Amino acid sequence: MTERQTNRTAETSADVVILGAGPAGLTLGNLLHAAGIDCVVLERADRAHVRTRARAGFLAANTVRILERHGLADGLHRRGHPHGTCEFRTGNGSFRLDYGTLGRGERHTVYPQQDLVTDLLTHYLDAGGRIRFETEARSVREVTGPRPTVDVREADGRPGRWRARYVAGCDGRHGAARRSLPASALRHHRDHGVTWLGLLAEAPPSLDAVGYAMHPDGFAGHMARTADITRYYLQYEPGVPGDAWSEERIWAALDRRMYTAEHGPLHHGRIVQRSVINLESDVVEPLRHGSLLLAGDAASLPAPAAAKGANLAVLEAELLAEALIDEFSRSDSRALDRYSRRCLDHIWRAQEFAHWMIQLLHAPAGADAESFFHEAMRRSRVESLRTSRTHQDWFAENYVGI
Ligand code: RFL
Repeated sequence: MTERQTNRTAETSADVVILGAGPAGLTLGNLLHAAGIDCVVLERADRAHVRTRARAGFLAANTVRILERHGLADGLHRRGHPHGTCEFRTGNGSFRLDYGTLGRGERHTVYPQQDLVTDLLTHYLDAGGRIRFETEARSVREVTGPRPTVDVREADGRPGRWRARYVAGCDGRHGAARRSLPASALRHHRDHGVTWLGLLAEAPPSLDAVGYAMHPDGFAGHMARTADITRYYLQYEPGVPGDAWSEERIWAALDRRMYTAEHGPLHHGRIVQRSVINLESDVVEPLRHGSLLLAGDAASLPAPAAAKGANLAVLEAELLAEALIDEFSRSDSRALDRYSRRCLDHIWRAQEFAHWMIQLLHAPAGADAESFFHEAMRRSRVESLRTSRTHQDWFAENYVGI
């Protein structure tokens, strides 16, 4: 690493500059650092924010295998728990799928994303990895040349500059990597026209399964996080602020939509986090632009209906680390050349399944003939999932697979 001052702008360098300390950036940082590659993570937020930001919770079996392979799975083995059942509730009754015994027989591990990120960060720092908190990347320049540059705002507010051989854009959907893409980059975007109110409740889970409820008032979802915290989702009117509903109204809607009159009450508790989530999907293609490489949400955002985002982030980080290690240790750039194509195969598979889930869980909005047709198809799809073992195997393979 070198540090020097040029006209009051501090210039620093690393072989790989990683933007963002989420699951993608920290997995990549750990793998590169363990391989002896000079890297640094630049993170806009402060350390406390990174360690406490609650988002995902369902980790796929392949994600656990990747983390195990690199000695990063101790925390999730100690505090996570396996999960392999989901329950669909409808006006025509309910059914359960033990997806852990279907398809490839794989289960999720429920482990809050903030705990995974904390583990990755602790491991990285304990191993001597470099990270700069409160350092915001503003733009990535010269990505087609041999020394790309990242312009940053340092923690003290002053401008800074990092030079690298490669920049890994792991800074999410609204980060600097995406803003710095050349005009030739393709951006595929889909707005699914559905909005959720995402909630974290200080209440124990009410089911020993992921709950998906399809009610005439709209979708409601239940997902365990820890023994005391449960995530709920409510289909929500687009454009309505997240704080518009009182806690009483939220619980009344959850009780009604989860058919608690038939299935027994939900454990209520204080709502400790709420966010409005517009179900959107997008993909940037390709994931490599010269020496700028995208991973995680910066590369693609699968709508959260299928719990794929953090899982893709970890997979892409491993593929990117392997490619960069080949490049630095053997001057072999073939894996880097293949990186985008390999990731896109997984990304589009996840996108297709998330799209399928969205269509399964949400009734069409209108009351016209077209909507009636779609609703009839949706009911038939649910019935097929209830009765067809082949359909259930397909569901399980895609639901937990990545
Ligand atoms: P992250 O986690 O957003 O981390 C990006 C990091 O980059 C920082 N950053 C910058 N740093 C420097 N300079 C800049 N200009 C920067 N701009 C941003 C940010 O502060 C942040 O620290 O992206 P990453 O690593 O790609 O990971 C993606 C996952 O976080 C995301 O896909 C998942 O949370 C999606 N998701 C789920 N995925 C699953 O696999 N399983 C789940 O169960 C699951 N549940 C969910 C979810 C997403 C949700 N939200 C966000 C709608 C549940 C919810 C509610």
